[in-house]
Amino acid sequence: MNLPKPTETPAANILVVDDDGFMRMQLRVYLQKEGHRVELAENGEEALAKFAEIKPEVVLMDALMPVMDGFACCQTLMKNYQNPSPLVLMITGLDDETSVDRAFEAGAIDYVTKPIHWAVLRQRVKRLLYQSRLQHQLESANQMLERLAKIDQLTQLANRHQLDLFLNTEWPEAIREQYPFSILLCDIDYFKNYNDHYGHQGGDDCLQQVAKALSRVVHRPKDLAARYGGEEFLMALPNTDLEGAIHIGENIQAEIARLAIPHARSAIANHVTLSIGCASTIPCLGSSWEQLVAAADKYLYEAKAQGRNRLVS
Ligand code: GH3
Ligand code: MG
Ligand code: MG
Ligand code: MG
Repeated sequence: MNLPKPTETPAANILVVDDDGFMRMQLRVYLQKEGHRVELAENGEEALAKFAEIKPEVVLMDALMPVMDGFACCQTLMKNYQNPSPLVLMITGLDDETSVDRAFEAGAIDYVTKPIHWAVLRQRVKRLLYQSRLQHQLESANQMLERLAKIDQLTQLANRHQLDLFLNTEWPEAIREQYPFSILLCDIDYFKNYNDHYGHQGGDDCLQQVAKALSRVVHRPKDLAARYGGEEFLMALPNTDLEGAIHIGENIQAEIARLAIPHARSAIANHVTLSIGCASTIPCLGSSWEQLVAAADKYLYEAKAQGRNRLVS
């Protein structure tokens, strides 16, 4: 991650709001010298329109202005924009306690009094920009970590963690709504032989192709395709009855057959095949998704015992 150094002043879009034309000009000249891009507004109402247009990183806001004052404008900005909240720095001749309190209650992040001490203003703006960018980078890093923590790196399917989260929310929902819930457990046939023949990298490539095929078939927003184990995949299908699940299972097998990934060491075909266990239920109070997975696992075992490359439900 490339974090900005606190000593650097990042250039930013800054909105200056003041009814005093001379003050606006002074602020603009000063901020432009610092490398910032500056837009101007004469009152709160104009500031709202400008803000919507340019989404500035920082707003330098006067307090007393005709039409709409700085407090009201600040409050409206906070209401209209969140995550991140606008960074409003009040610059005002008012230095009484009530005004300071009003400004911060309206959502201002900082307060500078007039006459402006320019070095102080420069440092405050610099710190605001630094903190907001740091915050922004931490948030995107966090989002990336959260995403990574839920995805199987090899296949890009959901991992066990995401599957657990999914089932823990979807199962109670199915109990509440009394709709059917189905699970398909798919396992590649003779995959150990595949690895032995094509090497581990070849095995990984095969897993990726199978995973892609699964996500082509299982793509309803409510469904989840997950890597359950090494060469086992679990399809969680809320609001799908047995008939629907069997249909999806058959589509999966058709898609795998269409791929026709060569498998020289399969005992039953010359290409990669899947065995599928399919279990479905309308979950009742007190039941758990683990029971449904166990049922699917039992059917998968039967599919293997019956000769593989088939679906048992
Ligand atoms: P069956 O038809 O009964 O399912 O036989 P199988 O050989 O597929 O079953 P088994 O469970 O004995 O073997 C699974 C193999 O999957 C063993 C393991 O080396 C391989 N495997 C598990 N995870 C990975 C992986 O991430 N990459 C690769 N290349 N192979 C994996
Ligand atoms: Mg004023
Ligand atoms: Mg297996
Ligand atoms: Mg297997």
